[in-house]
Amino acid sequence: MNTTMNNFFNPVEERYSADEIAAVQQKRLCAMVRHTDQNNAYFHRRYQAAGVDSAGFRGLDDLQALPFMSKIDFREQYPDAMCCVPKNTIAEMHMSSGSTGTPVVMLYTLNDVNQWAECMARCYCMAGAKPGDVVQITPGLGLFNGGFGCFHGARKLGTFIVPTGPGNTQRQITLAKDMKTNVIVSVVSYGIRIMEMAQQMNADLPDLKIGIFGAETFSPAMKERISSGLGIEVFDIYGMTETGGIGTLGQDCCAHNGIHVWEDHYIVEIIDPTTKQPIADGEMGELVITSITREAIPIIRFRTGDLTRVLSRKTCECGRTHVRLAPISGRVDDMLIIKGVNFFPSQVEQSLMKIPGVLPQYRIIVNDNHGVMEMYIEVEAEPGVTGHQVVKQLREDLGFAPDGDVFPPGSIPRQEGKAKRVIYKKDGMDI
Ligand code: DLL
Repeated sequence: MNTTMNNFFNPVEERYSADEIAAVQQKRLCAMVRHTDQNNAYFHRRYQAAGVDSAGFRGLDDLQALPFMSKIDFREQYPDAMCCVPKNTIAEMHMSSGSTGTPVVMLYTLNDVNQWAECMARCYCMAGAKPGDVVQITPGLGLFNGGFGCFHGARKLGTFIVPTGPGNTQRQITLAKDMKTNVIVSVVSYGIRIMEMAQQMNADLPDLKIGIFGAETFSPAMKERISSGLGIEVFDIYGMTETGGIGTLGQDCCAHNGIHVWEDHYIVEIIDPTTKQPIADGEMGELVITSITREAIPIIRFRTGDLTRVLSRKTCECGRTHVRLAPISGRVDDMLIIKGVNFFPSQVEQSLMKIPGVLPQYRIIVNDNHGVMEMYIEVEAEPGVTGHQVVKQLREDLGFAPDGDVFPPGSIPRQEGKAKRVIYKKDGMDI
């Protein structure tokens, strides 16, 4: 489609030269290390333990001397022991619950909210949105960062906001039609739900042109399904609670050749998750992020757990100069090993979506059968598609044949938030 090749929210910073990016990172990183060291006991302790003296810190050359952080730090310092600003300057909070107990809390000063809005406004523009467009926000407007990030960015860009949040999918479609929604933002699996409902209702949405989806891995084949199902251009937006939320880490542009990370706000490293050593551009590894413009809770060498690789550092055909990452292929701890084959759930999705008549609702059941890992695939399909076809395609793509079967449309339970695609069992029992 390639509608808007050069739609910048911030044409200067989005096109900084490599030298300008390095200079701004250098200055901001030094300031951030001093800020965290001087204003927070947790950061100070960690720097001391690592032998880092913030007064003598030299910037990018010393980056690798800084200790790593992870979600564990957020949980241990719950709720606000990582906060680096006076309590009365906090303007907002968001939180992700995750799977294990203590939530991750992110606090924002007004400057942090503005930084988020700037990143999100850049993402909207990068997808071709403009002031006056109608933006329908389907991620929850609550503790989850998705809805508010969409809101702050849309307000900054100057669009008409339709803040539906998730749920009541039939009404979403009616509103999209009646309000002439141009841009819809959604968690991937809810985007699929919207597409299914629009098809069921036989809805015509001629104004809807742009779909911005994220929060979950989605295969190129799924992107294609959503794009053709809704007749829209699909963009892959990235971010997480710890970086400040949706859009903070960027999005792909109309060239659809990788996620541009806003390098004037975040420093990107890719490491080998086992050795923790940096790895070369092009090699798959764990993404490590340092935020250099956030005040309340900055992150310094935060191990995201997400796996990706640097696709390119060259200027993109869209004109942006910021580094491009491959779409997230999974989390470090999501990799499945079945019958000696290592793969990610997104590869199963890519394989399933190749089969004509297979629908985008599926589950991967992984059973530890007395120490032997087995996989069973459940996928919805139109009449005529057989389980045999599914197993054959998976065998071709993954190199082994898991069990699997097809089910009629509507059989697999839908979720409003992020979908739980992989169900783990032990000896056939839920765990
Ligand atoms: O999911 C932020 C977000 C909301 C992004 C809506 C995009 C759209 P968390 O709940 O903290 O925040 O989850 C962050 O979700 O570490 C990734 O594992 C995953 N994730 C986020 N975006 C993508 C994406 C939001 N585009 C975690 N592709 C991250 C793949 C993604 N995974």
